Amino acid sequence: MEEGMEVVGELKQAVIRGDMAHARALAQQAVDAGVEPVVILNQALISGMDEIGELFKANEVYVPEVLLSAKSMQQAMQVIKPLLVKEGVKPRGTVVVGTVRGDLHDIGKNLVAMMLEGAGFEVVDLGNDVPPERFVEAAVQHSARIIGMSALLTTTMYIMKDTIEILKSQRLTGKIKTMVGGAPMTAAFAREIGADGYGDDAASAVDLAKKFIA
Ligand code: B1M
Repeated sequence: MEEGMEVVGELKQAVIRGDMAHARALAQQAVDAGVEPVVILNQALISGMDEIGELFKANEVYVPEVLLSAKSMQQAMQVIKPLLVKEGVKPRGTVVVGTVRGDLHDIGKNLVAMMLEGAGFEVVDLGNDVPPERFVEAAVQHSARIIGMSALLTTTMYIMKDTIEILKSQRLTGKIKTMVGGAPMTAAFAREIGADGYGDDAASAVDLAKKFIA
């Protein structure tokens, strides 16, 4: 088992380095050495993504490095996800994410989705150009606690308000929290449209999601 925990440490470093080539093999090695999948998830993958998130917030690494880390985490997840499902390990909660209607920018949204997965959330990614009612339908369908909307255009960011209005009209405010983000947005704008929170970057979006679920 000691050997297995060493591999867990190596896997965490592989995630931080964004070493996609080794992440999957190390995850398999840890499983073969008898490490519980939930330990691999928490102590290698989530912990590695937490560290890269902190480095990103501190501007010590940038988008390409975070994307590589997230992809390495996803490689390792392919090995442990079926085992987690078999053991009935529950995700932290479900988040529906998407880029709003009329907006095709999805790089930031993808990063947010990957970081959320890295933090142990189940993510339902609706893609881009998502109409307001689709966010709500998907959240209800998947029993999601959070809707995360991204917008990169000053012309599309106002559409987020429509989703929030639909939640209000269906008396879902509070049950389903909304978080918004994207380059043209500010915390003041998020408050103005009645969103529950604003994420300045992908790591802050994860912090916010954890706060909502807690
Ligand atoms: Co476009 N584009 N673009 N573009 N594009 C911008 C946004 C623009 C600022 C460029 C400029 O003029 N300087 C400008 C918008 C101006 C404005 O609205 N005021 C613009 C424009 C005008 C357009 C078109 C209209 C151009 C045209 O056709 N005339 C057109 C619109 C198409 C459409 O959407 N309908 C268009 C098209 C495109 C491409 C398709 C070519 C491409 C998108 C490819 C893709 O996404 N698959 C593109 C790109 C790449 C950009 C820039 C250069 C980069 C955006 C990006 O990916 N950044 C952008 C200029 C810029 O921002 N420097 C620009 C990297 C990404 C990681 O950052 O998305 O901000 P970002 O995400 C961050 C945070 O914002 C936050 O976390 C992320 C990580 O830190 N975040 C969240 C994002 N979503 C979040 C959600 C959260 C929380 C945090 O909670 C849910």
